[in-house]
Amino acid sequence: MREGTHMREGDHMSEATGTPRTIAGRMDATGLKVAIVASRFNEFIVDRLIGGAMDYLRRHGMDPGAATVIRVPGAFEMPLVCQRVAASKKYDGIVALGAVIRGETPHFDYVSAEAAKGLAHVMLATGVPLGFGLLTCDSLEQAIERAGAKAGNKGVDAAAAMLETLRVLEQV
Ligand code: INI
Repeated sequence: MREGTHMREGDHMSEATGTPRTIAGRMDATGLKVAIVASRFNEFIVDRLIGGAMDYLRRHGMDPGAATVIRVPGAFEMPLVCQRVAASKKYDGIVALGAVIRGETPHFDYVSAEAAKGLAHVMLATGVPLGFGLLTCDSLEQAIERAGAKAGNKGVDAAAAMLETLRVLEQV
């Protein structure tokens, strides 16, 4: 607990040690069923995000056969399909993967904003943990950097975030 903060009734503290009870996600994907909802738009980039997410989940215990990859046309369609997937109750979690790359027109802003808002809404409305792996980049180069090159792989990050959130939700 930070200095200057005070305990209130209902706060969880271990009486024996005076240290806070901590809830943290166990990073174990054993036995999970995961849907990866991925856009076909900018497929070259998105395929690398799928590879990163699958590799992460497999290394953390998931049977690769327990994952389903669902392709959608573009980022704009991702919220609807994720909503249907979440409502089906067939999956423990969803990893949403796509790439929106800025062009000459404001199209980028509409697609990326609606996709991000829609995906957040799906997670809150359904309670199914969703890893947000939608790249929003100014250039193809930036997208490549985030799809397995020098800035890491956003598919890995999205899978890890979904797994951690799922394991936290089991405990709260
Ligand atoms: N969809 C993307 O996933 N990424 C993009 O960069 C993109 N751009 O730039 O246009 C994009 N557009 C398609 C959009 O998501 C819809 O599929 C389309 O408008 C049909 O509804």
